[in-house]
Amino acid sequence: MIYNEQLTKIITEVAQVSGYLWEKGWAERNGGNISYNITSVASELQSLKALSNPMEIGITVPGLRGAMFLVTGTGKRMRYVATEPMDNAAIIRICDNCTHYEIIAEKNIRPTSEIPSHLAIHNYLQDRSIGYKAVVHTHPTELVAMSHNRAFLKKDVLTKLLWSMIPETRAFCPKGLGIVPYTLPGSVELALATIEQLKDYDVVMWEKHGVLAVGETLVEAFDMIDTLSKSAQIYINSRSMGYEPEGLSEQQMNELKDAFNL
Ligand code: 2HA
Ligand code: ZN
Repeated sequence: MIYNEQLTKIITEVAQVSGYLWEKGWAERNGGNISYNITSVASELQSLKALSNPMEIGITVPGLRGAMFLVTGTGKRMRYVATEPMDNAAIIRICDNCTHYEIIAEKNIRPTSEIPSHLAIHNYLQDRSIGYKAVVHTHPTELVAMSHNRAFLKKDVLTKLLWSMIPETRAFCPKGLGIVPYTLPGSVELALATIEQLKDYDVVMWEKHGVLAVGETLVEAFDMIDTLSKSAQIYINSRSMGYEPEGLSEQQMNELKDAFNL
């Protein structure tokens, strides 16, 4: 299928970021998933007939009637989304009842098992009108490892630790990292708990599973995870060398806050 220039750019961005996730080692087997709200850039696709029956979301998304999303497919590998995006992702449209969706392009590929979280989040983002279009979930090894330590799961303990590992994390992940206690992957409970955290954070840790990030673009969401992951690696490398890393001081962190208007 031929897509317009804006949508082609988004498909290319999804392919590129999927490649990054694989190269980072965050996307074993079919780990991770991506969705992109393309409603405002793909109105000509509204006329497409459904390729599938309406499928239940599991929650109601009243803000998304008729909205369209590019979504990676269930069981699909990020390493293949990178090279053949439209063989591993589909475009879906939310039905008028706001409880179901149908696949409209390009192939009849069923969306990710995390579709309840993705659509619940897009519904929430739509309500907030902040222009965020991209949602990505992935399994960054070091960050997930850190979520196995209960002491790190208290509110903002991990945020402060990761901020203090390198100035970039304080500057470019200014809201830090929200935490969702372990919840069954793909469940509505996970979706609802994630939305709660997105009120305060753009990146959320799913305990002992992975992270989910939202952004205006997919690259921005990816960059925040990458920055947090760098901090996690610095922390773990320091511990592996036998010491607790000193971390930036309170004063150095405050100075960054002022310098970057955070
Ligand atoms: O898409 O990562 O959380 C596979 C997953 C589920
Ligand atoms: Zn996952």
